[in-house]
Amino acid sequence: MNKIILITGATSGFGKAIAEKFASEKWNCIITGRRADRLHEIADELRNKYEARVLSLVFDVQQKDEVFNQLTNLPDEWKNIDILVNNAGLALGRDSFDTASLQDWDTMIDTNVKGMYYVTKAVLPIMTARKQGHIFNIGSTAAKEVYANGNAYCASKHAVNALSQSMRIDLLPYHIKVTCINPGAADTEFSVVRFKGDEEKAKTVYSGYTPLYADDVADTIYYCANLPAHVCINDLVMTCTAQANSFYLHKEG
Ligand code: NDP
Ligand code: 8X3
Repeated sequence: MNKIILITGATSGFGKAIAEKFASEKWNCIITGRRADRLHEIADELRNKYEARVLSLVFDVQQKDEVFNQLTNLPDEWKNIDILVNNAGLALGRDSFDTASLQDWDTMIDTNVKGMYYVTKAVLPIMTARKQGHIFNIGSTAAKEVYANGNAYCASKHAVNALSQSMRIDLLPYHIKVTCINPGAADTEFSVVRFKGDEEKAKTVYSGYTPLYADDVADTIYYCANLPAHVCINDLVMTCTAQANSFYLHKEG
């Protein structure tokens, strides 16, 4: 029987690429996101292109009741989730601590932190009962260094890092692997969302160098997911070659 992966935030960027990678390798994919049309279109694409089995679930990870309602009532053939990828997330704004919007801060914390632990708590009973599973949490270089005007986004990703460590310790008796993937700048819809639809501003983030692409992250997760049962990559920072960390990014031209 094919294995099952659940990927949150699969309507674009990393999540979509991860779904495509695993579907192409014959995994059964549960994909989630808020934009229903996009999500269902992607599900159809994966079915047509790879003959993959795909279940698409529309919910907002910030809504605790929705998360639990959807994930604790999965059809029997979708219950035994082998891999959970906590990927849904966003940055909103790049403003100084004194002027940044409280609403943006709440949304980032509610999505990146609380959404992650709601989804994990909803899925975990399946993994602990089976004494197996692999949880991937998408952190960031912003989980490692705090940069100017990064405030709540950096805080949310530091929390992802801390919660990943906590999960790893507490879930040891259940043989559950926990891998925190921390990418640097990657060309997805991330910056368009961060700059609230300002495409020009978003484009400048990725100009003058070759950034990471979503497929790079998907391939890395696929690699980590296919190591022998006794091996776990706990924490992985990946950047494009032009970037050293949150502070050093070499641009040309
Ligand atoms: P995208 O904007 O392309 O994708 C974000 C995904 O998250 C979308 O599918 C979106 O779906 C989903 N999402 C956002 N908010 C919610 C919500 N409340 N409920 C459910 N789904 C939600 O960005 P990326 O692919 O780049 O980002 C994926 C993750 O990677 C994020 O956690 C981000 O912080 C992190 N990251 C990104 C980096 C980058 O430079 N791109 C680098 C390091 C980390 P929908 O809108 O349909 O709900
Ligand atoms: C996204 C990368 O540099 O905008 O997590 O924080 S960065």
